[in-house]
Amino acid sequence: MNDSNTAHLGAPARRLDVIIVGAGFGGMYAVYKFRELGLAIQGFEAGGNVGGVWYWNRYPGARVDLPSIDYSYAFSPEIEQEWTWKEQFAAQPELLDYINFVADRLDLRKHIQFNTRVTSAVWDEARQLWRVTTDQGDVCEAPICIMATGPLSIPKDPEIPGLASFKGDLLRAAKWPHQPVSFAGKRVGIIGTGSTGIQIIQEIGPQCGELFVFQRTPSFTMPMRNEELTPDYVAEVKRNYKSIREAALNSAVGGVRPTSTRGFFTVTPRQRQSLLEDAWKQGGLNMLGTFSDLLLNEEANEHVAEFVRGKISEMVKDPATAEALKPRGYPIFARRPCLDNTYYDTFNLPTVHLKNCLVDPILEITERGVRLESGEVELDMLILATGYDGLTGALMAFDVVGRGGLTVNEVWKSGARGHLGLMMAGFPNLFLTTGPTGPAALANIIRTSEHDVDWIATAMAHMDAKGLTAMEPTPAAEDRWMAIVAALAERTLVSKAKTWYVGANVEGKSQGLTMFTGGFVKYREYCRTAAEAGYTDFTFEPAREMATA
Ligand code: NA7
Repeated sequence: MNDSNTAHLGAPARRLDVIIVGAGFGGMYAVYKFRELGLAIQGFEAGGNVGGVWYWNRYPGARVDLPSIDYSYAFSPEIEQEWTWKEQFAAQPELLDYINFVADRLDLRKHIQFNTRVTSAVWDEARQLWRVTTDQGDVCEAPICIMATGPLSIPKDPEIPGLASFKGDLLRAAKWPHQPVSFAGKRVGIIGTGSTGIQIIQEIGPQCGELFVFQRTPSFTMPMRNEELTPDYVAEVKRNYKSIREAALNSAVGGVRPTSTRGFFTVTPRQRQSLLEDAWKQGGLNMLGTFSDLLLNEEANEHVAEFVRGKISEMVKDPATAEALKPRGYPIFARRPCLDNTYYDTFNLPTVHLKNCLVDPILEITERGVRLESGEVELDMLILATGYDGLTGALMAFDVVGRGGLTVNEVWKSGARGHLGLMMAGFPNLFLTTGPTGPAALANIIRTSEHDVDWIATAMAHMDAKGLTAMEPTPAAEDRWMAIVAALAERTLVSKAKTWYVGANVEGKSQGLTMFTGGFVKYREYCRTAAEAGYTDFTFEPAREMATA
């Protein structure tokens, strides 16, 4: 490092090859990959340890909604053999144990600085370097910067007046305390009935003195049918990991689950009913796999929605509560489908009360509780499960400045843009993992993370081999990609619900589906072709001596 090089930009910087922001699944794999390539790396992580969302989301009942076998790294056959999953859908403590096991096993922590939030990343055009600063006073420079900041890392408080005035315990799902929380004998309120709220409600419902569920939009949720994995099953999986991974890579969602080529209206009503009953019994996301057109054909979708509404009536004893729990007005599967164990049964407990905020809206939060139009509900504890500024929130939360002072905030003001979810025009050598214009939340985040890091490594090898740097997509390539994304989004019912997928949960945020909905396997094909075609969608600059010093 030559300090005099950086003097004109302020504090002297530590010179690295690759800076990695975030130590969730994507960031950890990036740290491993680039260390193994012999590069000088530094990871930064705002949390106190590895794990990303699984580090923060310690709320009771937190659990992955993909099979654990799928929701795990594939890059290390050794780790696959050494780690043994206990449950079909692992709970947060098991997931965090796994993540820590990987970090220890590969000795990753020494490359990651924890409790450190990156505050800016600025491209130094003259020197072809990213200059990254943190809230701990670090200043680093590297030709490559990888934003492994994840789609769900900026939690969102509800826009309800008076939140700060509440005198009871205020808990946020996404920043849950590390110490155990007792609900016994307490009047607890929860706002939010997405995946997070549902998991919390079913877990703490039986533990609370009383639980008040403030529900605005009901979610569709289906039985998870979680179970412990038997030693025989685990042994079988360990023998077959190679083919399991292969199947995941070649699937639409980056994971193995039933799919069908059968259209909903190609079979008789009686057959449909029987297929849906079977899928309900099997649990998980089998329901989505019963027919090929459930996210394309609104009428087919409504039949399945009505089937689930019928199940709610069967499970919830009080007809008015059952009615209020039935989602209406948006397609099933357009919001993230939830998987539950005892969610609907929870509402049969005399101590659990559903407050339907569609007909009785929340007016404000007071010192004592939540004031609805119908009156105040006094609470000892209020839990917020009100979601995230998803997909774009993390990168828009700090200054990311590319060529000519261009910021990500400006470029994404009217919605995320980018090429292949991996890069953005105007931001040379800035790579994203699980970026908002890739499959992001619509595919297994671990398969996508591994894919993205591998793609970045291949692109870096290409630059090295050709003596190039400052890689970025051409504006025309980015336009073409966004047109593909938009055309696919037009076809899918996913655009038809107000969700974080389309930015609808954040006031003033640009609306629209920017995620690639063509399926993981097709996404991989686009990325592979972009590389194999000789990176013609990208421009490069010759590496200058100064930048590689
Ligand atoms: P979600 O799915 O965005 O759910 C947030 C919930 O919070 C949802 O029910 C919202 O109701 C509710 N919410 C937000 N603001 C308010 C206000 N002001 N009043 C009442 N209710 C409100 O987040 P999750 O954390 O559950 O899940 C995120 C992802 O994690 C999920 O998709 C999985 O991928 C895992 P609304 O729908 O806005 O009426």
